[in-house]
Amino acid sequence: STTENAASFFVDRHLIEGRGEKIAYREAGTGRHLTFQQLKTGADTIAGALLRADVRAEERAAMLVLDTIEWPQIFFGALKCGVIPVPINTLLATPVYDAILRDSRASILFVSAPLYAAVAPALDDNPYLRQVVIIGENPDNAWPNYDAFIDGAPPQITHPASADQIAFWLYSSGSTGQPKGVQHVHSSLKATADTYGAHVLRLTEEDTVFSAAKLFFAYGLGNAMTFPLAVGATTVLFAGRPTPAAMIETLDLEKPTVFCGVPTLFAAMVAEMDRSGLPAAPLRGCISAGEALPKDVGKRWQTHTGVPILDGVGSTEMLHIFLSNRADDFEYGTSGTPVPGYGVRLVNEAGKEVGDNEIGEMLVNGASAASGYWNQRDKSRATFEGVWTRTGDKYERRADGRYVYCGRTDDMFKVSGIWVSPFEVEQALASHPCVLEAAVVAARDAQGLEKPKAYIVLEGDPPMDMEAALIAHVKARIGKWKYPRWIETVSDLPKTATGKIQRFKLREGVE
Ligand code: 3SK
Repeated sequence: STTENAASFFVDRHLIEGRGEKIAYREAGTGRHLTFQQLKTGADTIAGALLRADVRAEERAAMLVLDTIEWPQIFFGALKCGVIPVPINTLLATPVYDAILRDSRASILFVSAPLYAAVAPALDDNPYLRQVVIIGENPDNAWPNYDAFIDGAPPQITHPASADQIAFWLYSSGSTGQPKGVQHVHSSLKATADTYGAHVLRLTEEDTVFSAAKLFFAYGLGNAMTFPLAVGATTVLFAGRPTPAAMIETLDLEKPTVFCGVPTLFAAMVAEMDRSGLPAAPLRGCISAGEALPKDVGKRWQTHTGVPILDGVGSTEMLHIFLSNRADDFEYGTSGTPVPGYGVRLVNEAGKEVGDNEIGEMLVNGASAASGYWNQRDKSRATFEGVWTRTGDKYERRADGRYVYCGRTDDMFKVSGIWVSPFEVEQALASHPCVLEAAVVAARDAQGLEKPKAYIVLEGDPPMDMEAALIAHVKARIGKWKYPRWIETVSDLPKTATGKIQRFKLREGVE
């Protein structure tokens, strides 16, 4: 039925509930905004423009879009007509965009003008794309811009969709760096709003939400879209780089009541507040996810702002947070307890449940689980075991029921809340002419947060500015946040008899 199309609940419902004139989205710093009525009209128009452009239900619409008011209109416009929006990380590099566009077989790409140059080289040879729409100043007039694309399009009402119908995909990087399309159904969006949104975040219509984590990230998608839209709250969008100074300024000017960040940012904001003072924001709640929040960062933030940070754990596969601290029950250094609606098990390598104070891999069960990875049967089978989803995270449950993070079952780690595959960074380093081979592990910075550290074996004479050259090389190949923060030259790398790099030996050296 129409009502199971997520756009009915998150967009159309507000008019019936009399919220049409209220601001749904406000852009920080530009003065642009959308009322709930304008959000609906914009989404209806995008749906009409997609159909007019001959983009059909179940075809993919790639979105390389900054956090501006076009974002929710495109996302829900696609949902309304059954087209599958595929938001893409805006910090990636051309070869990864090429891989994602090919893997998803997107027939249309929406791209914000400032991101066009990074994706443009991947467009010419793409066999699937029929249309590109540029949001903002059109760099070379090769494609229509957003206004021309929607101009005169007949608005479409929301098409029927079933709860189990694939609604959208999100790309997650795998352990080899090969991106995986995580497929989510229409009902998953409401499932996260009914669980974490309702029981932990407890947003109301009076709240104004600001998420430093961008909308392309599952964490940002819930924070800045589904949770506020579920209750008719207002959301502040910020399209730029979330530097600590910019975030503090945005808190000061936009006065959100709820702020959503990641540990690296909270740590940098605390340091910035030490220097430049506090923002005047009426904050009542702050949340963190992406990687474990160091105790000290949480405590310092709370001393500065008077508001605790609720640390939680989620995944792209589960769409949002399933384990979290609560405003009335939190302990820094732990990930809290399962969010109502989610079940959690810790199992050993034989698949047997472990007891309290024992380490096991976390499996999670809940209504927002993805239905699988696009075209990756082995990986889908390895991750989605019936109702249980493997997380690859190792946890310990204490006797008081709180969960404590103990590392990964593989070599993956997160930087600023986004996955980094050591293998992928190693490949990027080794593609530089001065690197014979490379090994990458996670090392901790001064705040206790993980960042890539590289060990390289050189080939030939290195350039004078080798470190800067390697960093630029990695950024251009795989993504802006994945570059090694420390580079150590070694004569050889520890390896098994069959030639596999023993990263654990290098990790012993950094821990
Ligand atoms: O990394 C996390 O903790 C997370 C949280 C919410 C949604 C998605 C992710 C990956």
